[in-house]
Amino acid sequence: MRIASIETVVFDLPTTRPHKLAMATINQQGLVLVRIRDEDGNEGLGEASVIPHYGAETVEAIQLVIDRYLAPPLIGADPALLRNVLATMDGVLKDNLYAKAAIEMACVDLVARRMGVPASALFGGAVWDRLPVLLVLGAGDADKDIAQAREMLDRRLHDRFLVKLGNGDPRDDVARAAAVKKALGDDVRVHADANQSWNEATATWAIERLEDAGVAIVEQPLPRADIDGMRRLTERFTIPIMADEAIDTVESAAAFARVRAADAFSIKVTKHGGMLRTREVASIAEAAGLTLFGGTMLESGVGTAAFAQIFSTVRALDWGCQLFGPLLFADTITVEQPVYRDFQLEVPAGPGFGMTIDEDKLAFYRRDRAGQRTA
Ligand code: MUC
Ligand code: MG
Repeated sequence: MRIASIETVVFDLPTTRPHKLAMATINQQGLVLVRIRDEDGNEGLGEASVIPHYGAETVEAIQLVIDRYLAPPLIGADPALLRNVLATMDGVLKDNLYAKAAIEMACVDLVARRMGVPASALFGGAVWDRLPVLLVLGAGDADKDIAQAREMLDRRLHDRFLVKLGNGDPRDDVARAAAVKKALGDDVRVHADANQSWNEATATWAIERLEDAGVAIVEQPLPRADIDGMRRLTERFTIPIMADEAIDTVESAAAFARVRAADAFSIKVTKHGGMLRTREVASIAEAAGLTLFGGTMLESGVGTAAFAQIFSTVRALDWGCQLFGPLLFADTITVEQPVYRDFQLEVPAGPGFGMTIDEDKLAFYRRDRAGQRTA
């Protein structure tokens, strides 16, 4: 099996409602689709979704990096040799984890499809066939967040929620999270994510109150580089502290696990630079006795299916996942849709990621330029 072509397409999907995070309010989401074909015309799909101002990535840069630097040396390579694919890309460019992840995903999908197995089979096999799925409440207003959560409980889509903090006065943040938790009651788990917005003094003040309010876990309270601060908060509080932005490379995850600077990790395929590396981060966490949360960067059907495949192999996925991207978007570019039922996302049974592209939809949502590399 040889890679014959690697194509990138930037597309934008509208959301059903504004989604408010500390770093941006999202009305439409930019994504990069990667399509890899072998010499027999078989296709594998990968996807990188970019949350504005979340990190260093942009969809335009991802497309350029793939088209100009990462794709050419991979033409003719065997997509089944995933470690060689990663080494080739690392030899050309450092970092650029989202771009590398999207290419590696497409290799995984291509190979698993050709083998007729779900992608999870390439990573030791699934231990879960469905994943509890949390919804991020992004209205930025307690009453609206509570109303949305109640609607989701009624529709049996989500029975756990996450309140986004860090977008204003910490007192308002804490009051909003506490109001949501109080309204939803003991049976409904509520997470909080500050997306690096606080310093240690503010975080200490806020986490104490979030713990009292019954919030289950606090995600990334401090800036990503503050490993010492995260360690002190983890030691100080009973409520678990989760690292998200702080752990991207396998090495950064190992550094956090080594000094126990978090109780839990949020894992994401694009953030870690691919499915193999996500599996490695998960193994580090499991070996260190940490718990795991299947994170999202707001993927569409392709990325959601890919993330779900790797999350399905993670036994310590104690916090479930937050793969709600397809439910946030008003439309889709795939023929098949991820299935959400009884508060869970069903892990697509494959082969590969189990997703194919709806060409008309992609033509409609793509930006005006597609890059192409052909042997
Ligand atoms: C994050 O920090 O987890 C994921 C979902 C969402 O709404 O924002 C994020 C990023
Ligand atoms: Mg987060």
